[in-house]
Amino acid sequence: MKITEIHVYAHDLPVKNGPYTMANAKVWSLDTTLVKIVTDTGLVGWGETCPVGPTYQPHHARGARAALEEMAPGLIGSTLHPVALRRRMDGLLNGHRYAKAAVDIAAHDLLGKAWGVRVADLLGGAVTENVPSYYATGVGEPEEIARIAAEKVAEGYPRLQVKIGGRPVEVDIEVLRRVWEVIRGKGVRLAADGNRGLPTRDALRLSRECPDIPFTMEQPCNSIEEIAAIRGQVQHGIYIDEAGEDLATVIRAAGQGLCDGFGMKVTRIGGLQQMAAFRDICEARTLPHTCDDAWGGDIIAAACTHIGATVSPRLMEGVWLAQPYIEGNYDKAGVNIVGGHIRLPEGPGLGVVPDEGIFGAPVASFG
Ligand code: 0XW
Ligand code: MG
Repeated sequence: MKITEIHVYAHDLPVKNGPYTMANAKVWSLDTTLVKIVTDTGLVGWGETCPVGPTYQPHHARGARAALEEMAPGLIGSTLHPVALRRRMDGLLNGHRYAKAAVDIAAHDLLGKAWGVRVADLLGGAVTENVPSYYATGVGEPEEIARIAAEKVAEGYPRLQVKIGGRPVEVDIEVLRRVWEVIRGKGVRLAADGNRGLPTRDALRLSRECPDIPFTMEQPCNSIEEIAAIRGQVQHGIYIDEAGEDLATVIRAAGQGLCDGFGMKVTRIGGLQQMAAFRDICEARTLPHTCDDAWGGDIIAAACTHIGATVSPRLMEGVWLAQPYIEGNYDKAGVNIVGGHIRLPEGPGLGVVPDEGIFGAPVASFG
């Protein structure tokens, strides 16, 4: 099976009741990029990549499309084997893993369709058909975030992530106290995600003033160096998210004991093939982690759910989807969260068949 055509689409995903607020960003609508790969078998595969605005990571929507346009002519005629495809993409363009991920996801979709299996089975085998999710609040006032926390726990979410940072740390401490009051004793895990927004001074204070609340601190500070500086002084587990840029960084952080787990994004690490390697590194060091992406529609949602379904349950911190924050789906069924869990799409491949009409004409076509 060889690539004969590549089509790139741009599509807007407005945020329901926006904006979505994080320490370093407020977003009203996200610009997602879809990739359709056509093969000489007639089979078609889909990939997607959708940065959550231009400041969350060093990624942006038009950057993804420029990178895809740079690589696409050199990918015509290529086979779909994920490792060979990654090496071919690396031979065409340095870095830009978040764009390469869209091609990698489409390749997994195609291999699954060609072999009649689900992507989860290509990635090692599903351990569950009902994948746990988690709900991420925006940065907000204590009352409002506590109200959302109560609602989401009642819906059945096994984990909550509360966004903090970018404001006086006293407010963040109050938010965590109010949330803990409503979820305490309900068996729900809690993460406080600083999205790089806390000075080390505030991260230390947050941990010292909340010794009784068992949250993990996700990417509290900007860099691995800042996290390493506070690591020995905090009482809470620390997860790396945005700074976990690639497998080499994950190996360093895991090997040097710089964190207790990861928030991981499929597109940041370069796609499902790299994500499976990340999952196995984490398992080798007993490090819990998520399988998310920063944003995106049903293609990204399916990719995250398929890899999430293969993670050892004791290390699984959940698959976050943008679905509750966006209107509509790409196909009739879509990938949805019900009772805090996601039904694994049946496949073959990703198990999502988008209605192409939604995306309009391609912004670029090759082959
Ligand atoms: C909660 N998320 C998965 C969604 C937003 O893109 C931010 C992200 C995170 O954990 O940082
Ligand atoms: Mg995070």
